Amino acid sequence: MSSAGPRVFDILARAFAQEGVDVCFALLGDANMSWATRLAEQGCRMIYVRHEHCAVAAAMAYARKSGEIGIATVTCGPGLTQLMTALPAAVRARLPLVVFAGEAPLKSGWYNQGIDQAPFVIATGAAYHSLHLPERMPVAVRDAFLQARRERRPVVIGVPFDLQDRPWIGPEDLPPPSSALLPRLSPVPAHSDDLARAAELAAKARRIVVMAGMGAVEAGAGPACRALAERCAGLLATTLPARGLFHDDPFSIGVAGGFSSEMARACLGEADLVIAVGCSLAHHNADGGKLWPGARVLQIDLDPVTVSQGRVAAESHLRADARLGVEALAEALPPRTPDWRSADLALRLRTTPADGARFEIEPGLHDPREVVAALEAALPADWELVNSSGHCSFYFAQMPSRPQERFLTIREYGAIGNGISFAMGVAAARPDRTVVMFDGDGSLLMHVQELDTIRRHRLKILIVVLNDGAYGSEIHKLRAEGLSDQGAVFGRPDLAAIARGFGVGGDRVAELSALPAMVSRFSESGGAAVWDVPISDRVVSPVIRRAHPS
Ligand SMILES: Cc1ncc(C[n+]2csc(CCOP(=O)(O)OP(=O)(O)O)c2C)c(N)n1
Ligand SMILES: [Mg+2]
Repeated sequence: MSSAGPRVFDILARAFAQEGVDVCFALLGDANMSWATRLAEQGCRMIYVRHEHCAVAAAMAYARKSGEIGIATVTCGPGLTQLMTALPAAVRARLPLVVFAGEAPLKSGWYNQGIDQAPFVIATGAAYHSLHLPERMPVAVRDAFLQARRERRPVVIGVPFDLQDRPWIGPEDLPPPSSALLPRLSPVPAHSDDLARAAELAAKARRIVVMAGMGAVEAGAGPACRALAERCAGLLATTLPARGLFHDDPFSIGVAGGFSSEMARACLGEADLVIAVGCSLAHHNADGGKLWPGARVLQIDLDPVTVSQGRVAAESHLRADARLGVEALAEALPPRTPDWRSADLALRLRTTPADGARFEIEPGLHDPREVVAALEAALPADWELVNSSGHCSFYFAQMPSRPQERFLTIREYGAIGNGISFAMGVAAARPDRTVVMFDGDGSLLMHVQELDTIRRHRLKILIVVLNDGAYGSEIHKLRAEGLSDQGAVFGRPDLAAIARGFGVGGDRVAELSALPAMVSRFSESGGAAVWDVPISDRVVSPVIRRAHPS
């Protein structure tokens, strides 16, 4: 169809541009290519990926890093059904996304890519809006942005592509963008009754751990948490996503959860009160309830819970903005003698290894713990870290010098294969930074095609792979159960050569002493690379050892 005036896809692209969309992760097909082309012409930076899943996964990391809504676009039918792992992951991580999907044309009785898209999307927990009335589409786009922000979840918009092609017959002026309509919300202070109860509980406790989650990060409650912990002469911890919020505090025990260090587990085992600030109290955060067996939990949150993920997670609650709640509680408490905080404890927290177990390492292979320690020393402080998935992610989470604002992990759905997309999302959100992504060989190979995207878009991403030649999580569990590991052992394909085949750098890390020079060379090159670090599969993480004692 040719027409001099604007078409529906023009107006839809303008409606997105007016929402302030400046990055969109895209894979084109009949049902989204006109819209995407127009969006690019509006000045939006398009990142054209090689798999739809990766478009949404990258948008997730972009949303987390930028605090903005993540945008992705896919075509109808097979484009949309590729999203069945990314959407639930975004729902569980409470990430606001808007996905522009095409829909099959309305005009024909049959279309080979036609499928009822709404049930797929709704089953993931995301919202689906089928837009079939052109005049209402600009308002519907605005409302999708409002909904994504308010409900903190993905909203998928489906528009039949024959409707997109029609001439636009409505007014040229768009309705005001969602930003003009957003309520201006001030932080909620604590109620005095709640505060009195919380102060009484804290005053009676002897060993208090103040534990911060992403809600504390978002509310800027980090300094207040430090002050509260000092006031109670207690210790500090974070959830895994908030890892590094207290990285330079001598009384930080690091991550509370399945990835806790030996010292953190010992300290949490002694705690009699955990003050959970801006945490959803997820199953992994409390290691299923085993991490602080003798402690009560006081939750400070805007939306406190008692039961979380099938477990009674908190008995006491203080409903408030994380920062205001923590500040008010600290003020209500008398100072006390620091009988838990001591120079000796601080020294042990700093020097005890996260996991001191011993393993025999074969010649030519590395111990993952030594690899991570060498990386911690060699990688520049201002690089953005992305931790992926798999057995190796326990080791990569142990980098005590790295602050929260330079760290990203999204793991709520437990899917592997996302590290490369998350790295692209962070690179798009922080274009001035270098991103280093830590992954397993199996996870990288699940979406290795995105090395092509990284090269084309010149993203500054270094991928470091702890290569055990296997699905490590699986082999360790199978072995512990006395079962054959053969379905999960693959050998070590030459990941460096694969990377070079994609046109990015590739190196095998034979000697850890070479890392500082490799970092300098990589920094000077300004491009992207994969470093393949062969590790022993004899090293079993404490996560596996606890779950599968053998
Ligand atoms: C999409 C998806 N498929 C399968 C799994 C099961 N799984 C969990 S960890 C893992 C192994 C990952 O291997 P790799 O990336 O090499 O990391 P490693 O465990 O070896 O360190 C697998 C297959 C999963 N979590 N997600
Ligand atoms: Mg592996």
